[in-house]
Amino acid sequence: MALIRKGSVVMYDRLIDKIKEYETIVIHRHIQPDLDALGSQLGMKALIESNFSDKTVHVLGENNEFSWIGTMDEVDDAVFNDALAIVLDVAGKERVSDQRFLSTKEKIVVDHHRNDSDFADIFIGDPEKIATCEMLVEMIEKHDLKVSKEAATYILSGLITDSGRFLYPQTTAYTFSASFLMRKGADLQYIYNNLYQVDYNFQRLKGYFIHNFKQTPNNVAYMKNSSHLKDEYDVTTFTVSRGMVNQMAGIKGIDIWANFTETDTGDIQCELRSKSVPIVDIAKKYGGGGHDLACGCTAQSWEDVDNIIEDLDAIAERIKQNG
Ligand SMILES: [Mn+2]
Repeated sequence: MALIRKGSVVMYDRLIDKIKEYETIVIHRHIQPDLDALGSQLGMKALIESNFSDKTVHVLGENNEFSWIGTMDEVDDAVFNDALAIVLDVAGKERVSDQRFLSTKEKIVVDHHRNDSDFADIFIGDPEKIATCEMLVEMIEKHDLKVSKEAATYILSGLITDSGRFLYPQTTAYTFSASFLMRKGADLQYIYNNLYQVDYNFQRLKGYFIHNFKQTPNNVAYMKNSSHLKDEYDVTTFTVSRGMVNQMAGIKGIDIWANFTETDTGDIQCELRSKSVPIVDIAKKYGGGGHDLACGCTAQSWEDVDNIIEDLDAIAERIKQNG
């Protein structure tokens, strides 16, 4: 595997060369896509179509509640055999949506997570970027690529969401240098109009979380959700898990918060968050990973969950002692 890390001047050259080399390109991203996954995927497709002629480009994976940004293609298995796969916003094989990417000729990963890849032929990684879409911004700049109105909207949507609407501390001047996307016609109103619409059931579930979360002795906020909760509120496990974790964010005196959600198969999805002190080592200890301040893992039992909560509480205790 060729590993291309941040700082390399040729960072996106290999990717551009490979795009030129192939006629058919399939673009994948992680399961349960967020807007950075979808925005970078659809953005990459739009960029290839505007800048490289005669390419057939397909976007693959499941559609979900973010499909207002764009929908996926349906293709035959045969398409993959001679194709180049570009995999975005994910580096681990298991989490790639539509596993047919495995039968492509070559696989390139572009990802801003702090993970290694178990399948990439070329791995372009930059954990300092706030979003995979921000890596696309750099690629556009370095290679002076043409950007359509559509590409600009896709890429901006990923920047907005992975930065928490430009709220998270990893937001930099570079993040705002993507303002050129507005000059390219990015439809900011379309993005925000869709982002700020919530489902009735989502809002009700939010209320449930706000009223019912618990705290450890050192003020780690947490929720333990049985698999029935999603049925009660008629939402997905993902909504209960990832969608609700930040209902415990932004509360004075709570620096760490976590959301534990039982799935239909009985394992427990753990979403761990911290205001400023890294907690990713806890996620890793239990077989997971992610970002320093936003990470997760899958637990096999509620006893494991209690151990995770204890570990988080120990960190919270240290934060308190250090003032
Ligand atoms: Mn991302």
